[in-house]
Amino acid sequence: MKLYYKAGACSLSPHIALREAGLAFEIEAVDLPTKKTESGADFLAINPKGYIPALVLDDGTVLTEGVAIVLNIAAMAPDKKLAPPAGSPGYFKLVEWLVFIATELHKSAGGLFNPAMPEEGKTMVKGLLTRRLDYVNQTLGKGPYLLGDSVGIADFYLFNVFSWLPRVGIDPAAWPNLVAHSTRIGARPAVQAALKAEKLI
Ligand SMILES: N[C@@H](CCC(=O)N[C@@H](CS)C(=O)NCC(=O)O)C(=O)O
Repeated sequence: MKLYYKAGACSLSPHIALREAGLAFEIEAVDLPTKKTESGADFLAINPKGYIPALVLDDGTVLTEGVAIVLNIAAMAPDKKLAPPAGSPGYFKLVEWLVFIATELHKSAGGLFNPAMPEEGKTMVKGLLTRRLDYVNQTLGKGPYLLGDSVGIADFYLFNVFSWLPRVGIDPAAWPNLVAHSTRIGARPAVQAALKAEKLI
C-alpha cells in the first residue's frame, strides 16, 4: 500500500492509523501546488481530485477521502480495534465523529491557511470553530477518548486537525480537555513514528 501525503496536512490522520494498525505501507510526498509526487509522478493521474490523502491499496484500488481511508484501515486490522465492529451502535457514533471532524473542524480550520481568505471571513470561521471545539472539549471531559475508553481513528483525526490551531492563529489553551487529549495521543509510539517520518519532530 502507498499513502500519498503532505507533511502535517490531513494525511497525517491515515498515516497514524496505518502505523497503529501495524500494516505494511510506504509513503510518498506530494507537492500540492505542482501536483507532482516526490518521485516525479503526476499526482493528478493517481487522484484526479488533486488533493491528499490518497491510499493506493495492494490491488491497485485508489481510495480517497480521509474518512473512507481511515475506516478502511481500521477494517484491515480488526484485531487492533481502531473502530467498533461495523454496524454496531458504537460504529455509528464513530461515523458521527468522523463526519463532524471532516466537515465541521477540518474544512473550517483548513480554510484558514488560505492567504486569500479575507479577515472578516477568518473571524467568522474562527467563531464557528470556537463553538465546535467548545462542544468537543465538553465531550472529552467524560472519557479519555472520543468514544470513551477506547482509542481509535477518530482520535487520530482530531489530533491531526487540533495540531493546526497555533498555525492559524488560534490558541489551543482555551480547550484544556482537548490539549490533554492531544498530549495523550501525541505520546503514542505510532504517532511519534508518523511525526518523525513526516519530519515534523
Ligand atoms: N475531502 C477531502 C479533503 C482533503 C483536503 O482538504 N486535503 C488538502 C490538504 S489537508 C489538500 O490536499 N489540498 C490541496 C488541494 O485541494 O488542491 C478529505 O476529507 O480527504
